[in-house]
Parts: sequence; structure tokens; C-alpha cells
Amino acid sequence: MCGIFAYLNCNVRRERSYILQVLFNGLRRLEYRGYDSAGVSIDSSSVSLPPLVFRQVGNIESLVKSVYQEVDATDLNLEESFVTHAGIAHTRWATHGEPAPRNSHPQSSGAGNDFLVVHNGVVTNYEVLKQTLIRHGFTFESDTDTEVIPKLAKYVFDKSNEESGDMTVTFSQVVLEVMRHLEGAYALIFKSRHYPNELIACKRGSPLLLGVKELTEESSKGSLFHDDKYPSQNGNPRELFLSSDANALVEHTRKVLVIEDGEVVHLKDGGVSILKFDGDKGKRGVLSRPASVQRALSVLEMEVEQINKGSYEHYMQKEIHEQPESLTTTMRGRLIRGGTCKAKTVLLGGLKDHLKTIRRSRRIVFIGCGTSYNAALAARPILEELSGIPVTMEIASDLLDRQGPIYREDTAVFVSQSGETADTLHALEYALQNGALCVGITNTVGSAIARNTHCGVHINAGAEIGVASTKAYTSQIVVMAMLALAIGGDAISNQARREAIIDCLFDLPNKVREVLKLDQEMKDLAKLLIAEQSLLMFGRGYNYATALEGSLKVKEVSLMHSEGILAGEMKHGPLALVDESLPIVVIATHDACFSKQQSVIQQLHARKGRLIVMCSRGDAAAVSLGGACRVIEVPQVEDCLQPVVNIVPLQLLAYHLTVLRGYNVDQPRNLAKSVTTE
Ligand code: UD2
Ligand code: GLU
Ligand code: MG
Repeated sequence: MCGIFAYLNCNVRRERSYILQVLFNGLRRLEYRGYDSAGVSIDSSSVSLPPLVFRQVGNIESLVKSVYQEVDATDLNLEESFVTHAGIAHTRWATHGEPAPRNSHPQSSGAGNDFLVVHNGVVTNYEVLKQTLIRHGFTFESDTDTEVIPKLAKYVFDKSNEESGDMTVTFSQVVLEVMRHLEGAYALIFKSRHYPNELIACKRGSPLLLGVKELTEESSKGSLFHDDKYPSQNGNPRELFLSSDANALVEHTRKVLVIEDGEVVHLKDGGVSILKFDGDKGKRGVLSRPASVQRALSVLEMEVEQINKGSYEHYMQKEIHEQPESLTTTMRGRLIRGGTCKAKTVLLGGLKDHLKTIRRSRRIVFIGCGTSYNAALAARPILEELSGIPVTMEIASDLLDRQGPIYREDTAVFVSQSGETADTLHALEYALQNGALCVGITNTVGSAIARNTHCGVHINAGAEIGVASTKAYTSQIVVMAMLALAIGGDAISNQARREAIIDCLFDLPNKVREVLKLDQEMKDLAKLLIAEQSLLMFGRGYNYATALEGSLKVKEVSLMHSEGILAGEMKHGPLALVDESLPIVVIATHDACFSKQQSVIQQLHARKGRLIVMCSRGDAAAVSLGGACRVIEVPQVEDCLQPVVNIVPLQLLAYHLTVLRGYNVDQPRNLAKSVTTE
């Protein structure tokens, strides 16, 4: 997810304008991660006043502009300087609540900004925490999960001071206690009015780094680490930075500490102390004293470009390899294993109040463009099977061109990664006018499609940056498979089938991890295909969509002609293209269409076709049928989820073909990430 950045100057005088510049630049370095809003917090002119918070929707430049406008309006002195100062900043990719200033970070404990928090990730148990805090008199201003964190910090702080009567609770004790109550994945930075010039960073699951810049030779010899007793300020000038990735640190320093899960890093008086949270949920209200940790700084060897994408060379590559994790987040909280007598089930919060209406509809119409259309096509068979409702497919622009019939009794499902795809949006307007129930499936909270549909499901795959969609495709299929389960309900007749699919969903990230091991094999295959003019892909049934999507990836990034063909149509034309030189991918993983695909392979062999066959592990002999062909073996999963596994080698193939052919992977010629024009 998105980015957090903090800057703490210690014993070195910095003007407010300089501090703001460092924070804004930090955010600019994190911009590539994708975001929809941004914010910063710096100190007021006096410690007796609450820290200042600026938040804005849109890009970093609009935040910068609004900050300077506010500075002008309030006569805030940009030249005022601070010997020590702690500033925090954030770019947000909304998961809870639409992009809006009140939902942007820093999130606050309340009017006095006693505690401010920037957060990357998701707090899964925020609803119970929110209810508890409301009972204790807190009022919430945002729709975020994050807001519970600063409020909980204030609650813990107030309560422990009330109990002890003196103000001895330390910042790290407060945060440790807060962490005890948080579930989910997060990286957090806390700033507090009660602990001026201090910051706390902690994480679980999401990345966070500390960078240290010594401003004198002498100070670099001194020890950086304190124990949790905090020796008095030693006076050495030093700058400390926190960031969700090294990209925002390298311009300042190469000395970094990669913060580990469960660590609470306290920056105070230029020193750093680390406490390790043991994760044990102790007795409530009792502040823990976890062990302090000493760790050495490491030196960043990486170059900026490298760091951007972690260990990957391109976003598309990173996003392909991220799929086990993105699928996990897509399913988080939505699959229920069931107890001893309870059935396994699916819960899509965004649809639960609309399922009855959907079940009563006369048909379900999937509407999308490009990859999103393909994902819907992949999910169509299981939706038809489990719901018994006819499912039709519409490419958004074509529906509009034809002004095709849409009725009140229809459920229209709009699929779009960005949620802003122009054609899909226009089709949505059209379906709304025609009175259909409109359901959205999008990756972007607060997007036009999320806002304008009656209900829907966020796929929660995290920001996707590569123009060629990869992780969003697999998450979309998984969401639509869950949609099929939700609409299908719990009819006894299909209970075994439903449970098999749910079990398979649980294990799907592992299967995707396995299939990613084909990376080198796909690179070797790409080397063989590098100079080809064209590549055909044959699929049928569940995997017709795989053929379409695989060929879409190949053409959109590697700029090689490629076509996905419904294998059942082979004899009605495409067979004429088959000769000894044209490479053909045949998808023949094991399902009800397997024997038909075997016969397709046989016919292609008979024309001496150059075959590359994708099959289930162990089926190599059964698919090569004695003829010469290259085989890609993939793990077998439940038939309706097989498209999620099968697309991965083709994504890898398209990626490697592009790199080997020397084209731009992340920004293919003539294409844009979200197509917001018709
Ligand atoms: C919601 C929270 C999630 C978590 C969960 C706990 C949000 C955005 N999601 O997730 O973070 O707290 O509840 O149970 O706060 N919607 C549309 N059109 C679309 C997509 C979504 O109308 O294209 C609506 C949907 O009907 C629902 C809301 O947006 O009312 C949130 O959808 P979701 O899929 O994020 O819902 P859920 O329950 O998984
Ligand atoms: N879940 C938080 C929100 O929606 C943080 C999202 C992020 O990582 O930017 O506000
Ligand atoms: Mg696209």
C-alpha cells in the first residue's frame, strides 16, 4: 500500500519551510507507489498549541499548494526555526472510506491533536475498537480504520495518567499498549503533543525503515542506541528519517535500519531505542515492559531505481510476483471456515443486503473492458453454475454502441480496476437510467464506479502501477468466484461443490506461489519466441478467458501480435493459420473439457503445429500425445479457479518477451493505466 515518511531534526536548526520541503520531497519519492490523497503534520509556533495538520485529496502538488495557501491565510511564519522538530507525512490509498480530507492522514485523537498517526495497511478489528472508544466518549470524524489508533493512544495515555497520578507513562509504553489491541497489517508513525520532538514507529506486516544521518564526524562515533532509560541529550546534530521504502531515504543517508515486525522504535533526543513487542495479549490496562533490542545499522547498497521496485526491475514483474499476497488481502475477512456444525461460507459485506434482489434478477450482465472483461468471462461459468441465473457478457463500449437492452430485472455488474474507466462508467450511467441493479467490482475505494453503483465489492488488491493489469485480474476473478458463492446461497444440492471451492480459495495463494516458480522456464520460452510475428492461444470453458487475457498481455506489452481463440471455433477458421512455424499455446489443464482439448492438440499435431501446451502437473504425456511439443505444467486446483493459476505463466511470458524485445514494460506504447476517455 501507500507511503509514510517522517523527518526529525535534532540539535540542528531548521526553518519551517525547510522541514516542509523535506517532508514533501519524501512524499514525492513515494509517489510511484500509487495514492489518492496526502497529508502532513508539523509543529505550531508554541508547544502549548496543537500540532498543525494539513490534508488534501489528489496529488502531492495539490497538498503543497493547499499548505502554502493556508500558511498565507494564517500568517504562519515559514522562517521560524526549530533546533529539534518532528514532522510526519503520508500518501494514502484508501481502503476504508472514500478519498476526502477528513479520511486522509494524519488521523487525530481529537480536537487538540494530542496524538497523530499516519498508517499504511488495514486494521481489521477497527469496528470493535471504534465501538469501545465511542462508549468512552470519543467521536469519530472519518470513515477510516486508522482513526481508532490515535484515539486509542489518547485513551491509554489519559487512563494511565489518571491511575498513576503522575505523568510518567512514556510514549513507547502508550504505543505498546495500543499495539496490543490492533489486528491486521500496518506500519505506523505516532506524533504527540504530549511528547514534543519525539516520534514512535512500529509495524506489523507493512514495511518501514529508519534512516540516520550524522551531521558531524564526531557524532558518528557515538552510540546511536539508547536503552529505554534515555540518557540526557548529548547535543550531537543528527537527522532521522522514517519511510515505507528506501527510495525516500537514499538522498539523505545510506545508513538504515529495517524495522522488524513487533518492534517499537522510539526516536527521542537524537537517540533511538527499540523495544520488541512480544505479541502476547496480556492483561488489559497493564502496561508491558518488553525487552529492549540493540541492532546495528546497515548500509544501503542499492541504487534509487532499484529500490523503487524492491528487488524487481519493473512494476509489472513486482505485481506478478505479489499475487500470493494480493489474493490473500482480497479474501481477508471474507471467507469463513465454519465451525464443527457450521458450513464454510463467504461473506461479502458490500452485497449482503442486496443478495435477495440479485437472486431474483432475470439475468446478470457483466460489463467491462480489456482485462476486467476477461476476468468476468473467467468467472461466468461458476456464476451460472451456482446461481442458475443466465449470465451475459458485455464489452462496455459495444453495449453503448448498440444501446443494447438492459432491464429493471437485470443485475448489471461493472468491473474496473481503477473504477474510472470511461466506457464502463458510461455503461453504468446507461444501466442506471434503465433501472437495473448496478453492482461494482473495483480496486479503488471512492472511485466513480464505487460511488455510483448501488452496491459492490472492493477487490483490495493494493495499488497497481504497471499499465498491464496482472494482480487486479486474479483478484477480480477471486471476488467474482466469491460472488458466485454468495449468490448461490447454501442449497444442499451444491454444498460439496461450494466447500471444495472455499477450501481451494484458502489454498490458492500457495498454488500461485508454486506456479510463480516457472519464472525461469517462461524466460527460456520467451527467448525462443523473441523474434516471432505472432502467437496464438487456444482455450475453452473456464480457460477461454485465460487465452484472451494471455494474448492481451502479450500484445499490450511485448507488442507482438497475439490472439486468444476459443478452441471450439478452431475448425471454423483459425485452423487455416496453422503451419510449422506459427507458435500456438494450448491451454489443456484438467477439467470437463480435457478430452476435447486433447483432440484439438491431436488435430494441431496433424498439421505439424508448433505447440506449447499448458497442462496440469502429471499430464505431460497425456497432452503431448506422442507429438513434439513444449509442455508447461501447472498445479491443479478446483476447475473454476484454474484460470487464476493458469494466467500466471502467461503473465510471466509476456513480461519476459517484452524485456527481451527491449520494450517498456510498465508503460506500453500508446496505452494509459486508466482509460478515462472514450
Ligand atoms: C468493509 C470495509 C472494510 C472492512 C469491512 C469490515 C470499506 C471501503 N470497506 O468492507 O475495510 O472494514 O467492511 O466488515 O470501508 N461498494 C459499491 N460499489 C463498488 C464497491 C463497493 O457500492 O464498486 C460499496 C459496498 O456495497 C459497500 C462499501 O462500498 O457498501 C464497501 O465495500 P467493500 O467491498 O469494501 O465492503 P466490505 O464489507 O468487504
Ligand atoms: N486503511 C487506511 C485508510 O484507508 C490506510 C490506507 C493506506 O495504506 O494508505 O485510511
Ligand atoms: Mg487496462
